[in-house]
Amino acid sequence: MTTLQTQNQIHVRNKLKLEALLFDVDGTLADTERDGHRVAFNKAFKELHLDWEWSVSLYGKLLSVTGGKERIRYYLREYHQTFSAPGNLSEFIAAIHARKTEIYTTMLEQGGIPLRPGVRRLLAEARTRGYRLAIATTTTPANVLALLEHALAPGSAAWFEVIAAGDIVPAKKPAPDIYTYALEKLGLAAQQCIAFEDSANGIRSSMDAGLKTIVTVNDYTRHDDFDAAALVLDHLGEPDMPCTVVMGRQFEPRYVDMNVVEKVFHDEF
Ligand code: XBP
Ligand code: MG
Repeated sequence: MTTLQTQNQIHVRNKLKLEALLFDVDGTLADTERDGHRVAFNKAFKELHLDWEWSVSLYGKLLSVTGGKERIRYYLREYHQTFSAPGNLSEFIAAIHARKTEIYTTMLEQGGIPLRPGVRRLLAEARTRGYRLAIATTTTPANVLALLEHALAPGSAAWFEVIAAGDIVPAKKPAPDIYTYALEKLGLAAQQCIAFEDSANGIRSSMDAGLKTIVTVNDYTRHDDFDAAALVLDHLGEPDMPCTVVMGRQFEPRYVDMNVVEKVFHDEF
C-alpha cells in the first residue's frame, strides 16, 4: 500500500482536514486570456509576418483547446487548412510560441495584468493560517512566475510549494494529470485539498483528479457547464466589492475567506 493510500484511509476514518489550496492560473488568479495571451499571440504572429489575427470572439472558440502550442495547431487545422508551414510544423509552432511567451511575460513585467478581486487577500489569509498552496495550470512555467512576481509580490512564487505548469505532464487539462501531479508532489490526497478554477476544461481536470472545486467565472467561461462545482461565483469578492453567487448557497459577508473555503470543503454550504 502506498503512503498516499494509507493517508487516505486514516483521513477517511478520522474526518478530513483541509491541508492545501490548489489554484489554476489563467482566468482564476488573473483575467489573462483576452487582453494578455490573445494580444501576445497576435503580436507574435505579426512579428513573424503571419496574417493571422485572433479576434476576441475567435479566441473564445480557440480556448476550447488548452495550451498555446496546442491552440495554434488546432487553429491551423480548423480555420487555416491551406496553410503550409516552412519546414517541420511542430518546430514552427514551438518557435511562434516561444516568441509569444517572451511578449506575454514582458506584458506582465510591465504590470499589464492585475490579480482578480479577492485573490491576494485569500492567498495571504491562507498563508497566515498555515494552509499549503500549489498551482496547477496549463500555461508555460515562465508565465506563472512572471504573473506571481509582478502581479502578486516579488518572490511570491516561493509561497507555492508546488508549481505544476505547462508541458510537465503530456496531457493538459481537461485531463486530470496536472492536478494529480501536483497532489503527488504535495504528498496529499485529493480529499485533503480544494481547487480553484474558472473554466469547464479546468473543472473537468480538477474534478477528475478528485478535488472539490470552487469556480470563479469570467467573460469567456460564464456559460460553461459548472454543475459539478461546489460553489460558483463571479469572483472571490472583497469586503468593499461583494461577489455574486452564480450557483450554490448565498452567504454573508459576500467575499470568500478561509472560513467560507472551510465550509465548502466540509459540505456545510
Ligand atoms: C490556460 C491555457 C493556456 C493559456 C496560454 O491555462 O489554456 O494555454 O491560454 O498559455 P490555465 P501558453 O487556465 O490552466 O492556467 O501559451 O503558455 O500555453
Ligand atoms: Mg483557467
